Amino acid sequence: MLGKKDWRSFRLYVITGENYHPGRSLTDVMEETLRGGADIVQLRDKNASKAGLLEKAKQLRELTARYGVPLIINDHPDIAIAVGADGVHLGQDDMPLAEARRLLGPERIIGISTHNIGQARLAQAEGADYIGVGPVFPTGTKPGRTPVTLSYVSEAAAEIRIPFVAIGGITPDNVDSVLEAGARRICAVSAIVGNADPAGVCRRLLERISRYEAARESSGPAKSCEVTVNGRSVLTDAGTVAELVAQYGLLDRKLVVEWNGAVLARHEWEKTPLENGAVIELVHFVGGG
Ligand code: TZP
Ligand code: MG
Repeated sequence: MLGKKDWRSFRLYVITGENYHPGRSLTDVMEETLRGGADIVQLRDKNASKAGLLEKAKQLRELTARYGVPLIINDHPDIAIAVGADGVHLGQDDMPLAEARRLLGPERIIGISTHNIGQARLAQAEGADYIGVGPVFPTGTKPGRTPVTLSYVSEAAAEIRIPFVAIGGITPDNVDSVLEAGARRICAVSAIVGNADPAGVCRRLLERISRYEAARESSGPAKSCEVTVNGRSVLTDAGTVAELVAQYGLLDRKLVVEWNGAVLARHEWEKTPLENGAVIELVHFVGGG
């Protein structure tokens, strides 16, 4: 595991899709995405046997570790644990989040697919580390799924405090509309791994993401604030301690917050604005006894 600390700053999430690159190996194509700047990778393979999946997971663990990029395993917490992956991604009908958390512990990343704002709220409240928002557009990777459209992207951007990644039918040609709707993180399968030049597509997507990021930063007052959380320097757009705790997906957990060396009562979290240079400790209790 690479550790859960800085992964939240990811911008381009790439999911494997071996059916899109016949004749090219999984590791070759995924290495190209890493060269192109993919900063989080998911192994997703609905057809492989468990043994086959384990083998692919081992290969991708070795590859992503070389690039310092987190590896997420779709559907299979046991494989994530076996290969030392950074987390799992679960759909609405997969293992419940609480059960996955029990297996994986507090450090591993758990992502949940969501298709409406109600599911997003629930995933956030239950302690998901990030959510997928999609499919935004119709996609051959999940044929027959009703697109959630850009309006759900906007809703998530307005309300959800944990990282969300827009997914489904996103390409360099339509990514601007998704960024315009408020997404800061983009995920794609076919547009990237199905292209003869996966690194080039990644660069194009990242260039668009950066352009929107820069436009956001230059418009209006800078909202981000630099604080130290559990010994690490973190740039956050949270306005209050409560928002910061929510961004870590810990609002509903047993948690003590220390603010510049003193315990901050829970009812103060909403009222305490974050300020540059603040030192925050999030002490999170797991289990009982
Ligand atoms: N979850 C929601 S849409 C989707 C998944 C896995 C598929 C995305 O694939 P593509 O090829 O980028 O549309
Ligand atoms: Mg699943």
